[in-house]
Amino acid sequence: MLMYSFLWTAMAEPTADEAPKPVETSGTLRLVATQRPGFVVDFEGRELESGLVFDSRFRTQVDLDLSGWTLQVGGDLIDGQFAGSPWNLDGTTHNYHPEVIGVFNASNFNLRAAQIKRKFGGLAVQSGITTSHWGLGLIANDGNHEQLFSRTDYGDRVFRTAAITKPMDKLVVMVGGDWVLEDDIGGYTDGHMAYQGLASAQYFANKDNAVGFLSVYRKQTKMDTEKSLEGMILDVYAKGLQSVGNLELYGAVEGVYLHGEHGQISNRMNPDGLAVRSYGTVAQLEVRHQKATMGLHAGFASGDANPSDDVYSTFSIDRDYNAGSMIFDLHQAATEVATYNLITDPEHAGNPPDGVEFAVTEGAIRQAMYLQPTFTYKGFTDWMDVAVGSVLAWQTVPVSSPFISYRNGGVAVNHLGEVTTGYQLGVEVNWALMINHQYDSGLKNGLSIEGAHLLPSANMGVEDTLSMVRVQQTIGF
Ligand SMILES: [Ca+2]
Ligand SMILES: [Ca+2]
Ligand SMILES: [Ca+2]
Repeated sequence: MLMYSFLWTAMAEPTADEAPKPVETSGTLRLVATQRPGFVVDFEGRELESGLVFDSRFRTQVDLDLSGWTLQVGGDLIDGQFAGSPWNLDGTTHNYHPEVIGVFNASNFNLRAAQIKRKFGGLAVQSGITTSHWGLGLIANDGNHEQLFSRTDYGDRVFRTAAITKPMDKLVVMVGGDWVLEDDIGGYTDGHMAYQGLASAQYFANKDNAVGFLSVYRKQTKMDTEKSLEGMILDVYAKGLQSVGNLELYGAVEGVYLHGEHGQISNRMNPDGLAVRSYGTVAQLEVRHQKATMGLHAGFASGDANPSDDVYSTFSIDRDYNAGSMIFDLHQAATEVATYNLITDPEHAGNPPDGVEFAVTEGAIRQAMYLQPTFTYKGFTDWMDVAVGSVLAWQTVPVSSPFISYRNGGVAVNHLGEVTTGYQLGVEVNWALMINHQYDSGLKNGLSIEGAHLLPSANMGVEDTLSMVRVQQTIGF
């Protein structure tokens, strides 16, 4: 890891103050084998077939110090599935492309850094392509923050020009502008021209105790339709760590509110677009002991129970901020693609509704809430952790597939066309065995075996428990 001054933390993680070396390289190879379950994904009975699939990613970065300027270049190579049985669902709407085997296309390479940075006294400036991360990662997430029982596959990528300064001790202020290359709201790689202006202030009592406020103004135009969205993102986070005897208590919370006009989503009564009023929040509590950690994470993303009024109130937590790996990242992700395929099929709808592509979120936690208790035990040996946990998930509006329910005359039905009741999604049970070793050379080796089991509610349209097993190997330097 490269260490710059605290000044670089305006949209990033705190790092220690150290003089940079002239050249630093880092990289991590991740290889994953996943055995996924099969299940029905639409009301015509199509099924995501079960199968074993292998994927890879080599994330690397080079940092050069050139007489006071720092040049950073990095990205992901061979990022995708390289063997096994891919998803048998049509379409290219899911940005990870689980329906493809092959890692040597342009889409399997993602530039994550190509920027210069410099400090001029108390002012730091940066310009170029970089990843964006803020707070806990609720809305701006660089896809480089590992979480228990899940994987991160994306990351918000922007061309950013920004200035960062400390007007007083412990207060870090940033102003900047982005051209969005890729993120989960829509960037250049998804056919949008999206610009945002940012201003943030963060108070760091120290590395572990901080509060921050971010405001973003965003304007985004879809290149083919020239329809726009514009609005404000207001976000606040706080985190704290406190020692009590031989325990550490950790707590963190982040909340965001979106306020704007969305011309890319419309309905029959409001053909010019909808007002956006949506919000989300996540919280993390952990009790940490040398030998074990108990955690309780929770999240809430506002929903929209009325698809025909003039307000769009659905919120999606960033697709790289996860709770488990089955309910959202597999089941919801596959049904999103299947629903998209059905309603854009000319046989079903002459004219698919505006903004239908926004319903494909790569399994983001969207108009849903969850509780995730976890327990991690480190007491067997210093190179092995074992963990168990659960995700209890609900929708924040009654479970209903808006497009399918519309076809059913407004009766709430799920993606299979089955009548639903209430808010419940299901319960996911997770376990993991994680082995880590660092060699004297600095090489880091990680191996994990994880299982996830989904106990669905009747609303999910799945009869049986679904089980997934994943083996992951990482090699880092
Ligand atoms: Ca994002
Ligand atoms: Ca609405
Ligand atoms: Ca995810």
